Amino acid sequence: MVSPELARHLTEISRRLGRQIGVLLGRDGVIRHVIVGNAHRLDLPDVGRLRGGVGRFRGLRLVHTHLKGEPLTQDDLNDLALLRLDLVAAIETLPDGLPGRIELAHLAPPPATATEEINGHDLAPFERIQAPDVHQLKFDVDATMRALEQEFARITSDAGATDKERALVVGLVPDDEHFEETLELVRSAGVTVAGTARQRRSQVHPRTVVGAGKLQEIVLESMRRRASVAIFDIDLKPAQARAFEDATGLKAIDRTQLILDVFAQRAKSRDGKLQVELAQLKYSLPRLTEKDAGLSRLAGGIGGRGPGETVMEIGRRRIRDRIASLEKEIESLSRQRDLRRRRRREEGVPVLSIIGYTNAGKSTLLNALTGSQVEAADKLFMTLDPTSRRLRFPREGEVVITDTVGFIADLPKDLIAAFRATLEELADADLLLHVVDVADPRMEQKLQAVEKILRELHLDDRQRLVVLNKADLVEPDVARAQAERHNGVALSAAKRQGLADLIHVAEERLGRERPLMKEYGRPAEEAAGV
Ligand SMILES: Nc1nc2c(ncn2[C@@H]2O[C@H](COP(=O)(O)OP(=O)(O)OP(=O)(O)O)[C@@H](O)[C@H]2O)c(=O)[nH]1
Ligand SMILES: [Mg+2]
Repeated sequence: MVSPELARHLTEISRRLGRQIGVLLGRDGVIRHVIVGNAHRLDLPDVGRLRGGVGRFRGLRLVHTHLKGEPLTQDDLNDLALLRLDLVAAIETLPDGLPGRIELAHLAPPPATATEEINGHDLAPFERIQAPDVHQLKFDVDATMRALEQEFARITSDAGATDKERALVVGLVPDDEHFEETLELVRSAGVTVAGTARQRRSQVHPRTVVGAGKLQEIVLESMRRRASVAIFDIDLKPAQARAFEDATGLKAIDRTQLILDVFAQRAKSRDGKLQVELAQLKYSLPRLTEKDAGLSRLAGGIGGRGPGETVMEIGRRRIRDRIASLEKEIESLSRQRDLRRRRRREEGVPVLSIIGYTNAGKSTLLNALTGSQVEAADKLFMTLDPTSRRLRFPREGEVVITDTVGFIADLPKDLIAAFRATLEELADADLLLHVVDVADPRMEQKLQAVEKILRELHLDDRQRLVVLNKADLVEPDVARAQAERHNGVALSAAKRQGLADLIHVAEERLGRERPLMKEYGRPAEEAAGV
């Protein structure tokens, strides 16, 4: 790990200067950097970032002196973790300048299974080895690092060698339910939750999102869990995300980006795809970095600065052009929809729009009412594109029912724009059927979150009927009480129970004398894209 000669050299100089002296050694034993610190610590030079180098080590080890033979400090371990050093070693500097005790630390091997539920903190993240002096230290750097790297590699292949991204989910909001929802979103995005890290204080570090200690923990967890991405349960400022990425080498994804990613995977219609792309571009514009623009950081310095700017500007201009053309196209699609809706209005067909928190059972309700086949699943944001079904009953008149994208708490403004098609539908609705999952312990909060979004969209003047869905999952009393409380209707869309009640109450609310539908669920005619 270190030759006795080098060790002695370091301690001698250290004693003379009264400062810590360190060297960064490559695996070949060649000195890459020499660092002179003060009496208590050293600051390592910028050794560049090791991006996405999951489970890989830098191939550099820090060997340095401690003037009083103090044990490895938190700073030492921080350097080890954040810089992904092979190991960090401290050599005691004896009063006569000779090397004394030696202590080293390296990352502990990863847990046995990569997917094991995370309580990683019961496992010590570091392995520490001590020896009374350099001569008595039995430690084979090469063999140890090879074994460690193999251990980490094995974890990936154990994970089923999927090409799924593995994420460390970082919770900064103390609320457990909020964190659960973030995990749900991550799974809905098709990303594997490799591990989690939470912070109990709801404090966000202004520069790096989390403080130094948490950064270290996150890097360690990500290495041990082979995660290459950190997903946050809050939104990050562009500079924060960048600082976090620089400090940890992990890709940082915030809540908006996560939701956008789910949207992108769900969008099926042309409309939906264009809107999601637009939202993504608008999101990425202020976050564009030189690296994304195809300029490596090595190209900086003399002669590098000018072109760097230019490449970025080209990137920005391309994005802006694309945004403009997307907006134009979306606008024209919106006019077409407007025409269709105007026809509908002229015909005097009442519109019922199904709204509600994501996964409440909106699509299931539409399917139950109209016998259609909108995809419903236990996933967040299964539905993105609004679907309208027109039901025609020769004697009783007709009604249009629209299924819409689900809402979610703290929906960022940029994302609301992505719902444009949905919003237009809602603006037309005569009655909003607000579906809630009556079996959800968070029902009340979700109901409020949806109401809040409606206010933001200036749709709170619309008539609403609360539909307490999934009544089959709770005691009848509970469902009944909730229905009373919210002046709504309890039913089970999946079991097709209580649908007649819903129709009945909806009719009342719309103030129609004649029933809207005589037989729900068996439409006389059904037309997509009404
Ligand atoms: N037990 C029970 N499950 C239901 C009921 N209605 C819907 N579900 C289930 O709830 C899950 C979500 O249903 P969806 O209809 O996809 O919900 P959604 O509100 O359209 O969700 P998004 O489109 O993702 O926002 C599915 O697994 C449904 O099978 C119900 O009445 N009872
Ligand atoms: Mg749906």
